[in-house]
Amino acid sequence: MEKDLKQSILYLKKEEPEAQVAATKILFTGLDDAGKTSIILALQREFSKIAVLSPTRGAQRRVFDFLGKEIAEWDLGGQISYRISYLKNPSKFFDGTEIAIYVIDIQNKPRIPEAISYFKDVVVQFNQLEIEPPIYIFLHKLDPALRRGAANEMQNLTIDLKEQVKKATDYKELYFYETSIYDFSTIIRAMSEIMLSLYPKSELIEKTITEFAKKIDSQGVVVIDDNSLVIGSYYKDDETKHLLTASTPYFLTLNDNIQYTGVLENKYEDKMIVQRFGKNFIFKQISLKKDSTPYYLLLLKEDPVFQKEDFFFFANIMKEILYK
Ligand SMILES: Nc1nc2c(ncn2[C@@H]2O[C@H](COP(=O)(O)OP(=O)(O)OP(=O)(O)O)[C@@H](O)[C@H]2O)c(=O)[nH]1
Ligand SMILES: [Mg+2]
Repeated sequence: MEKDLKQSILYLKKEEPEAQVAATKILFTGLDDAGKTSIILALQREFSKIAVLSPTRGAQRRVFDFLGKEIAEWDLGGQISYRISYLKNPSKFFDGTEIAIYVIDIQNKPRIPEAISYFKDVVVQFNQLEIEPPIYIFLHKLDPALRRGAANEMQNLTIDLKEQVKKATDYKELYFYETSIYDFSTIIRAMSEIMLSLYPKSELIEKTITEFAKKIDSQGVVVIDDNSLVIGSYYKDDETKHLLTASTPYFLTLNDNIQYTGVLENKYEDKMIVQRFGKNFIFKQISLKKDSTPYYLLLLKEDPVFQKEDFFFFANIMKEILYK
């Protein structure tokens, strides 16, 4: 009898790892100095770390939660010696990738052939491993100053680069984003779209946010997680969309700094109201799961009047969707 029990416990234990859902693997790769780690740190709003960044040594792995799903983010240091070791050991580094982000520094023209050559190497690895994750190419370091100062040149450069990348292989699932850490909203937008593609519940979240916006008579609502990822939004019109997208980084950073000073005693109860362009921007932190990272709401409203129950109701539906 005792033996039986022991055996079934052993059996159960053996089953455990299989029963666990493996984390979704997101791979950041590209040449050294492309900006991979900077992008990751920007999303964590660790801007002070970006200034003193050194090259990533080997593969750095971080696990975080996105809408209740476990994500394993792999940042593959891009120096040549590391690249060689990844290509020699593809099952360790490339296998299981569900989303690949390939970062290219568009400012470093002499290294573009090298960037494309390594991109080909990565695709070869995926083919050999028989996996077909979507690859998102970040045409990175397209800084606001360049966009303004050399608009035509930049446009030609990005068109040309996209062509070169597409021609390099016949990989099907290729998508392009133009990004810069000096325009944080480009990073938020790209990463939010990519992450939401993983998530079948996103339509439901979108609907809930739209209903909530209408109920409280708001022109626009954005819900952001602690990794700066937009999990859903509602915009009455393009102007609202532009205003909210452009202000999101500002409010996230402001909120981080205020918390850091420790002035807010009960951070979950408070909201921040800022008047700009004759409109009220309301920023509020909400908690959807105990002991879990917070979510943030940024909304635009003509009058800053609320019923407390409105937030409560909204948070409850979101909890149902995300964690039940
Ligand atoms: N101008 C500009 N510089 C950037 C941008 N993003 C990153 N950088 C700079 O590019 C340099 C390299 O950034 P990293 O994030 O360390 O590059 P990496 O791809 O992680 O490099 P490895 O770890 O060696 O693979 C740093 O000096 C960053 O400040 C950007 O959008 N614009
Ligand atoms: Mg790095």
